[in-house]
Amino acid sequence: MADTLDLFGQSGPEALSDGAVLMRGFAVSETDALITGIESVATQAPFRRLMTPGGKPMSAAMTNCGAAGWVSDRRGYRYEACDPQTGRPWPEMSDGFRDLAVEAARLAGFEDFTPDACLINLYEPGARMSLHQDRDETDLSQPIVSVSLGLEAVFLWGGMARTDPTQKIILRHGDVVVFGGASRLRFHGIAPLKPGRCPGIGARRYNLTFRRAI
Ligand code: MD3
Ligand code: FE
Repeated sequence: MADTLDLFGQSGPEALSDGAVLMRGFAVSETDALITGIESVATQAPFRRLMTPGGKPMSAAMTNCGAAGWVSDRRGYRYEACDPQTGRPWPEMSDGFRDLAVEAARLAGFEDFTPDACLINLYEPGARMSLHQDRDETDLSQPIVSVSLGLEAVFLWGGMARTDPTQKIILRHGDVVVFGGASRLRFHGIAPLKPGRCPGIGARRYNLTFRRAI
């Protein structure tokens, strides 16, 4: 049965809309490797709160791994090969990270996903992300793969216009969502994170988004 959860919270792919596929618990078995990998990235490229082009700090902290990393400052949003804070290239995207994202994309029907960027968002209770589109990538025919870890979040799933109604979808530890095709440019966001704590991870949520940036 497609909607049956097993003991580990895993279930088969579920279509959220045209081109958007939710895989509950898909990354749970990779938890330890993912957390270790995030900690390793953060030692080389620390989490920081980027400034919006309007000059306000974002509430989620961010870092990146891969050949390209997403940055925001007074000059706008873009991808950069080097971390502006350290001047060094972003840490490498490990094979384990890449393989997980490529396999999820393949199961969702995207055979040729070649991610070169992994943006890692860190939310503490109260942090949010307002409704936006992801359109800084060159090839919008490639999907974005999202991996959620730690505290659960209310994901706001909108339409093609900012003012379209939004649906609320809870994203839990280990959930993976592939956003491509007709869903690639839909508006989306994250409601303020509720307080709580997650065994082994603490009072935080990580979201990794794998992208073809350049
Ligand atoms: C739908 N991150 O980093 S993941 C982002 O949980 C971002 O941190 C949120 O939105 C987070 O840009 C949401 C779900 C997500 C990610 C990328 C998408 C949904 C998307 C790109 C296109 C359409
Ligand atoms: Fe986004």
